[in-house]
Amino acid sequence: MNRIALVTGANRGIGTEICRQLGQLGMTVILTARDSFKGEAAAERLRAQGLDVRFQQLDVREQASVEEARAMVLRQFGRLDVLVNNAAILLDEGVRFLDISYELLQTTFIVNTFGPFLTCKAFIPTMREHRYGRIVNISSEYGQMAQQTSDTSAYKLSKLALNGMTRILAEELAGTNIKVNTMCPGWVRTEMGGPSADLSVEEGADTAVWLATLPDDGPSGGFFQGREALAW
Ligand code: NJP
Repeated sequence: MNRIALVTGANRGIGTEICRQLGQLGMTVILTARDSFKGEAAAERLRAQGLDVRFQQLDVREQASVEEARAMVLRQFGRLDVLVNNAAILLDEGVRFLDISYELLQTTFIVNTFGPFLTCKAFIPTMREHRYGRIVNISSEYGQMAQQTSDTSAYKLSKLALNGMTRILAEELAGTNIKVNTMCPGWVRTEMGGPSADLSVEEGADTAVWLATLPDDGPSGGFFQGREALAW
C-alpha cells in the first residue's frame, strides 16, 4: 500500500533527510516548510532523485496554515498515514534560565511543543477513520528529566513537554492502530547541530524512519534513540 507521509520543517537538515528516506521506501511524501521558496527547492531536489515528494507550505506556529495543509492532504490523498513532527527552534543555547525572556520561552514552546499539538489535532481524526497512523515526534535527549539544568532551558523544557505530550497521546490512542513515539536523533551535523556533530543526517534520520514504519505490533508511547529505548 502506498503510504502518505507529512514531515514538518523539512526544507533542510534532518527533516529533508527523513523525506528522502521515506520517499525511498516508496511513500508519497508531503515535504512541508514555513518558507515556500526553500521548501519547494528542497522538494524539487528530492523529485530529481526520482522520489514522489510534494511541497506544502506549513508554518507550525499558525493554526490556519496547519488547517490549510490538512485540507490539501485530505483533498488530494483522502488520508494521512505518517506524521513526523520535526520542525523546531533552539534560541537559547547556553543561556541561563533567568536570563531568557518570557517571549523567547513562549516562542520556543509555540514551535517545538504547540506546533506538534496542532498537527496532531489536525491529522489524528483521519488516522482514526482509516485505522492506521504513525506519529513521530522529533525530540531530544535535552527533553530527558535528567537534562533539566539551567542552560538552554527553554529548548529543554519544550522537548520535555513534547515527550509528556507523546505519552498523553499514546494513552489516548491506546487500542487504535495509531502509534505515537518520541525520539532523539543524536547530535547531528545540521544548522542546529553545527559542523562538529557526531552524526550525518542519514544517521540522524534513521530512528525516525524506523518509527514511521513500525509494524502493527510495534511500540507506542516510547522514547527512543538509535532504535533503542531512552530513559525519560
Ligand atoms: O534543525 P535545523 P535539525 N514552522 O535547524 C524549521 C531535533 N534535534 O534538522 O528556519 C515550520 O537544521 C526550519 O525552517 P527554516 C531538533 O530539535 C536535532 O538539526 O524556515 N518549520 C528548519 O527546516 C528538531 O526537532 C539535533 O529554515 C519551522 C527546521 O525547522 C529536529 O531534530 C539534536 C518553523 C529545523 O532545521 C531537526 O533538527 C537533537 C516553523 N515555525 C534534536 N520554525 C541536532 N541537529 O544535533 C523552524 O537532540 N522550522
